Amino acid sequence: MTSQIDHLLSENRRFAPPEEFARGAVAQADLYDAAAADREAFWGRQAKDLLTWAEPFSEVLDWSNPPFARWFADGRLNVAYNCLDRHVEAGNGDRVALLWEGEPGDSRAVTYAELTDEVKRVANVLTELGVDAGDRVAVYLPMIPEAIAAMLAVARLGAIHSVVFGGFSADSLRARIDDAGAKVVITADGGYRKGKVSPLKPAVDMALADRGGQGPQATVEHVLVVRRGQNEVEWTPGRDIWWHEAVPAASAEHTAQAFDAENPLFILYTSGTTGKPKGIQHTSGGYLTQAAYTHRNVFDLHPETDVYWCTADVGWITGHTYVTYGPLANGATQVLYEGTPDTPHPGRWWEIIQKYGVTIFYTAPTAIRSFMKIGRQVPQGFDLSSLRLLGSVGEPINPEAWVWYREVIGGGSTPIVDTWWQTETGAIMISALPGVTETKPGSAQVPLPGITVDVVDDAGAHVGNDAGGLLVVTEPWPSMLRGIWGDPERFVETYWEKFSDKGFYFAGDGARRDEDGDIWLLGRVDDVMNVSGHRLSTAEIESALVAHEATAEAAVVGASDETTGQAVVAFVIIKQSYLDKHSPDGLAQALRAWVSEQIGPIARPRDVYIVGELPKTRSGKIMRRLLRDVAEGREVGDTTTLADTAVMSVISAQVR
Ligand code: 6R9
Repeated sequence: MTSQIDHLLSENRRFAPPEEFARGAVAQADLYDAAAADREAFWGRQAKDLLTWAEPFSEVLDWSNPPFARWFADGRLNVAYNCLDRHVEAGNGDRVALLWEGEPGDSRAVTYAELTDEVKRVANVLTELGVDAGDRVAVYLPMIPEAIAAMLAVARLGAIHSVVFGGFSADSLRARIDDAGAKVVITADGGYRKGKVSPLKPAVDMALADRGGQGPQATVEHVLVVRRGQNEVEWTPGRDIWWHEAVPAASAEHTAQAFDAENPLFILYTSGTTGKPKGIQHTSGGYLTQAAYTHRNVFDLHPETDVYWCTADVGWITGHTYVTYGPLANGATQVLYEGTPDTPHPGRWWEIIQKYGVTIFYTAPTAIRSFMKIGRQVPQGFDLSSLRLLGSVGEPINPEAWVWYREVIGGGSTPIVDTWWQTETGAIMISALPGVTETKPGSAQVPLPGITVDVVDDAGAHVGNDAGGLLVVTEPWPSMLRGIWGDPERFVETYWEKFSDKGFYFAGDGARRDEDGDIWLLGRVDDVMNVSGHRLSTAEIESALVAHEATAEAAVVGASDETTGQAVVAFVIIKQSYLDKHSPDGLAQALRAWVSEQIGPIARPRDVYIVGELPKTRSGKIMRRLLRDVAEGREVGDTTTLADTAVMSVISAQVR
């Protein structure tokens, strides 16, 4: 860790915004002054300027019952109206909202008028299916326009969506449907991934299978199925409905009703330190305000001329805020791509940028690093000159990747915004402003105007410049999570207890301030891994591993990986009866496949080491730090607190 930090802090390249960019930028330096002068008034102005309210709010923030915040609480609005109808009413119905590109090469342009129409029809279908304000609807779809229409139709009804990433397994889907008590599931037969159809409906059928009265089959009344993959699917009459039959037949008349600003908008599950994923809850007015504000100012959005592309899947928070809500609230034109970056050829993304003249591009460091590995000749085969701004999100971006991104993709001139935020924060918190900030490769730098963060020691004291500590948010912000679905205690415990005397939000990230006061993110301080920008918990994967009949015990660590940031490495003790009958290689393969099946391919361990023992303290706690040393090929650290100090040399020998 120390050598990594030293390396980071020796980075001293600086990049000022290009003059012309700075002159025309949406966000100017005075935005900081406006927010500093009166933070609440500032957010009140953003909410009024960026959104259309059916009933205005009289109070910006109610923080009388911390950590349960209420923003714009007596205001009323409809989120879908703000993303759709009002743009049509303003005469922009013909503007393209979605430039959709399917993986096999089919494409569709959807205007704001068309998307509004579609969402109204879907809202009518959902109403017929019994969905009402406050009901939960699970969405399990590929990256197709219907995914966005589904989210907005649910929002339009004041209901709550829970989008589950299409790469998650039937079991993960089942757990999420069950936890939220969803009434309807919206899915597709399948979607295209890596050149072939990857089925989705069978996972829904498995998730809803009756396992003795309990579980999702008890709450889910209907499954609405988009036809995309044309793969054969099983059908449960009465429960299952084809989208292409129900939606076109429904009326396109639907008046959006206004809901309270604090009406729940969605639940999104994310990994925490324990095995059970947390259903992070977001509400309407504050979330949409900060989504629109950050999307406009951080990405310097000029909606009449820009073509924006965020590569995130709607199954993640980045897809919620920077594919669905932020861009559509701002009336942007954006690219939506169904497939993988390297199908059918390694230049697919660059080909899409060239085809649509993308001007603003937002992706993750893991993608950039894998393109670096393939080499610059691939992107250099395409015309990327339309790009004027690049963004990064999901994990720390190493300076080498940052500089490569700017040079090779950005033609050596585009500003890069490295945006730090979380599922819980709802929207970007720390980032450069592209027309204002002199950027530093590898550092997310400064909180946005209106956001207050700090780096503190374990007692909550500010660490000052040139020092490291924990990242906290010191004051409530509009798009902050409002809770964990069904578990208010866990919400308080996870985020607010550590610094309860100060009222700080504990983000779970280590950070460092450099001598200029700029912030560098250093990764998680808890048992959460970050693999390709996706959060995975060690506990969740361990519990999947021990659920396999061959496993006696398992420990999982995140080991640094050149491409994915971190990789899942598992140390597993196998039951003797299985060791007698199977080879270690065969067992390791079987366990990797098992985890992939249980949780999803993103959780599949890079390495599974079959070992005889795990390093434990006298109190029985597994010392993952030592396993990480082994996984990263380092000399093993201090073992003196182990119950059996010899165990690490045995493990090291077994791994080698
Ligand atoms: C948006 C998103 C959140 C965690 C977060 C941190 C890491 C995200 C980062 C970053 C360094 C950045 N993270 N952005 N670390 N620099 N620009 O990714 O949400 O999936 O909830 O992950 O990701 O560790 O705590 P989520």
